[in-house]
Amino acid sequence: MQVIKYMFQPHGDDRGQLIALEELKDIPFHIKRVYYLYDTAKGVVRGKHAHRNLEQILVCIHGSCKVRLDNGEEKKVVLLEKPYEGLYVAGNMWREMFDFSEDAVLMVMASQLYDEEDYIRDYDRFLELAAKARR
Ligand code: T46
Repeated sequence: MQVIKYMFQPHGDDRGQLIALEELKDIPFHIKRVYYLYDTAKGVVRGKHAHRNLEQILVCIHGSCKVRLDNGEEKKVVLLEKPYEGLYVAGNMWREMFDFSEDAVLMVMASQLYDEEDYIRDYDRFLELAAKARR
């Protein structure tokens, strides 16, 4: 499984750092939605679903968290702890976010508006669809 991480270019000077993200330039899709997770309770695992079509970039802009990616055949854990790195997650990937630091802010840029119909929340169904897509 290939993990795709984007390294964003900081515009740093003696005042500090600034990162600007533009659609189709720094982010490989039109950004239709941005949301972020914060104040995540200790020990919580979020996500536990895949999507049908959604593409997303996850950036832990403060603190740290881990993301488990599962394509139905292989699993990988990715640590996000830098505000200048973005993890690309395609729809067909089961994802779980866990090990949030107390101060973690996980920002997500998404290619589609929120649509509950796009979620695959049943793991066995996800495995079926992933196997079908590989055939
Ligand atoms: C994903 C991971 C990384 C909305 O109303 N609008 C939104 O855009 C989102 C994302 C959520 N919601 C509502 C739906 C639920 O009532 O917020 C509540 C929590 O959402 P959810 O349980 O889906 O959150 P996570 O952290 O499990 O998953 C989210 C995204 O839903 C998902 O697409 O890939 O973050």
